[in-house]
Amino acid sequence: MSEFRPIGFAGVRLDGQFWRERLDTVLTRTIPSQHAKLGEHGILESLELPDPPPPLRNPPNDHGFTVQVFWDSDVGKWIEAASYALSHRRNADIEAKIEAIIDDLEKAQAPDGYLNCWYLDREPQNRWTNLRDNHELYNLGHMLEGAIAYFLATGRRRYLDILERYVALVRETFGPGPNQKHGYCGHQEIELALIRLYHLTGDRRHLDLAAYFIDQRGAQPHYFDAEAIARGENPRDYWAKTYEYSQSHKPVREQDKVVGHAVRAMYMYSAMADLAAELNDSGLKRACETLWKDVIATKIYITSGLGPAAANEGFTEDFDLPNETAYAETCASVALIFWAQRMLHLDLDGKYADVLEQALFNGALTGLSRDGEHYFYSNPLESNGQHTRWAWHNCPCCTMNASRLVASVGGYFLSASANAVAFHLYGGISTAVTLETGVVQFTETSSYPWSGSVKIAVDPERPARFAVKLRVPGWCRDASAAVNGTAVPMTLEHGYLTIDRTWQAGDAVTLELEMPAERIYAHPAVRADSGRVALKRGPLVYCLEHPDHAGHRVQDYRLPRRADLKTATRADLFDGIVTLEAEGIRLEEDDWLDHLYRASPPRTEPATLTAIPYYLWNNRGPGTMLVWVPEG
Ligand code: FUB
Ligand code: ZN
Repeated sequence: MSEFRPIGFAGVRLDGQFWRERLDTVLTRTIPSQHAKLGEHGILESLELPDPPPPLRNPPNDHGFTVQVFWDSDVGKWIEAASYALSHRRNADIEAKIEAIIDDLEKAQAPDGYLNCWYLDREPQNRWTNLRDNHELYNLGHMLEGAIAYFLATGRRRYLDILERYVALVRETFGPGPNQKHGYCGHQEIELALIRLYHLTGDRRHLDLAAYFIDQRGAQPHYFDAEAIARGENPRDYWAKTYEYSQSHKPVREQDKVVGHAVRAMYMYSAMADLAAELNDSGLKRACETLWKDVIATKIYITSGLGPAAANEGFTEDFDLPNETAYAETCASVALIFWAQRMLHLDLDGKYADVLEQALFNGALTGLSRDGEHYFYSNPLESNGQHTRWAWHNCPCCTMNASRLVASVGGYFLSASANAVAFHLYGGISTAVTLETGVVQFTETSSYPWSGSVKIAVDPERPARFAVKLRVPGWCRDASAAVNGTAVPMTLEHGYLTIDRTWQAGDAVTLELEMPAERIYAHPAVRADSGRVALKRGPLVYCLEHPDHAGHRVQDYRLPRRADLKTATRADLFDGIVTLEAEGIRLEEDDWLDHLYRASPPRTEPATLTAIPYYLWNNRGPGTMLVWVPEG
C-alpha cells in the first residue's frame, strides 16, 4: 500500500482560471439554486412529516418504486456540497438554510435514533424490510457525509450528533450477532460514509461496520431472498432479475467482472479500496485491481462514461458502447473519480490518475452547464438534437454529485507522504504541506488543460530534503522538466517523475508536457466506433457541435485520415478555449430529391471541422453533436 494520502481540498487554493471559474460558479449559482430546487420540488418539505403524509409527487414506477424513497439522500448531498462551499467562504444565508434542515431532522428523529423521512412519514412499521430496493442505509450514508462536511466547515456538531445516534442504532441492528440482521444496503454508499466517520472520530466500530457490510454482500443464504420471502414475495419475481444489479450476486472478493448498476458498482469499489488501505487487506486490493482492469479494458467510454444501458442504469456486455443512446450517468463518472483516487493511494501509479483526470474533465464536468444551473444525467457521445440540459430532474442525484465534486476538486490535485509530495493534476493551485522536515509552500502555475507548461514554486520554511513527484500523464508522449533551469533526467516510475533533493526557498520546477491534438481509435470490437476516430488534446476529449458548423448536421462531416489537426485559441468561445480544426468534407443531400437509395455516393463539399471540448457541449442549445467522427 502506498504511503501517500490526499491533501484535503480545504487546504488547496484554486488560483488557475479553469477551476476558479467552475468553483465560483458552483459557490455563487449552483449551491443556492439547488437549494431552491429542493424547495420547489417538495424535497425539503418531505422532512417535515405531516400526518397524514401528502400525496406522492413522483408516482411509483411499474415495479412500485418511487424516487421519493431517497429524497433524504438528496438533502444530505446538498448539505455536503454546500458545506464544501462554506469551507471556501462562510455564508450566513446558506448556514441558516442548513440549520433549518437540521431543525426538521431533529424533530423527525425517532426516540431510538432512527431517521428516515420516507419510512417515518409513510410506513414506520416497515423499516428495514426492503434493503434491496428502498435505500435506507444509502440515505443515511449521504446524510452522514453531509453532517461530517458541515461539522468540518463550521465546527457545529448538532447534525453530526443526530446522525451518530442513528449510526448507533444501525450498529445495534446490523451485524453477525444472533439477534441482528445480516443485511446490507441494495445501493452501496453507507460504507463510504462510515469510513469517513471513522477518519473523523477514530472510532474503530465505524470501520468495522463498513467492513461488515462489504463482506456480507453476496453471502448465502442471500439476504435479499430472505427479506423478499418475509415480505410475502417470491424472490424470483425480483424486478431487476439478477443481484448483479447491486453487485450482490457473489461475495465481493470473488467478483472479477464489473456488472450491474454503474453508480452502485463505483461506490462499492471505492469502499473496497478504502477498506483495503485501512485494513491492509490484500484480498480486497486484488479484487479492486481485477475489477479495475475489467472496466478499463472493456467497458469505459472514451469520455470515461460508465454504463451504456438505461434499463439497469449500468453495464451490459464487454465492448457494448453505443454513442447516441449511452446512459453514462454523471454520478457514475463522479464515483469513478472517487474510486480512482483511492486506487491511487493504494499504489501511486499514474494509470489511476490518468483515469481520474479523464473522468474529471470529460465524464463529470460535462454534467454541469456553464451557467451552473443546468445538468446532464445521461452523457451520450452523439446527439441528433434530442438531448437537452435540464434545470432539474425528478431523480436529482447527479446535480449534487456535480456540485460536491467541483466544490471539493482541490482535493484531487496532490498527495503527501512523510517526506514527499506527489502532483497528480495541474491547473493552478497553492498549498502548504507539512512534511516531516517542516512546512513547504507549493505554488503551481499553469493554464492547464489548455497548455502543458507547468511551473511549481517550492518554498520550504528552511532548506530540507524531500521528494517532489510529478505525474507525467499517460497521454503525454514527450515531456521535459527542469529545476531552477537545469534539466532533470526524465526517468519515470509508474508515470511519476521523482525529484529528490534538498530544496530551498525560491526553488522552481518547470514541467513541459507536449500536448498535440491527436486521433484516438477504438478497439475493433467496439462496433459503434468502427471506421471512426475521436479527437483528443491533453486530457480533453473533443466533439463536433452544430453551432460551429453553420447549423449543418455534424454527422455529415468526414475527416480524411491524413488531414492535419490544428489547434486554435478561441477567445470568443466560452471565455477562451482551445479548439481543434481540420479540413475535411461534408456530405450534401441537395441532389437526392426523393431517393432514399441510389447507386452513386453522396456529393461532397470541402468543409472545415471544428471541435470543442466535449464537456462544453450543449451550452449553446440542443442540436447535433458527435464525438466519434467517421474517417474518410
Ligand atoms: O438510486 C439512487 C440514485 O438514483 C442512483 O445512484 C442513480 O443511478 C439514480 O438511480
Ligand atoms: Zn445520478
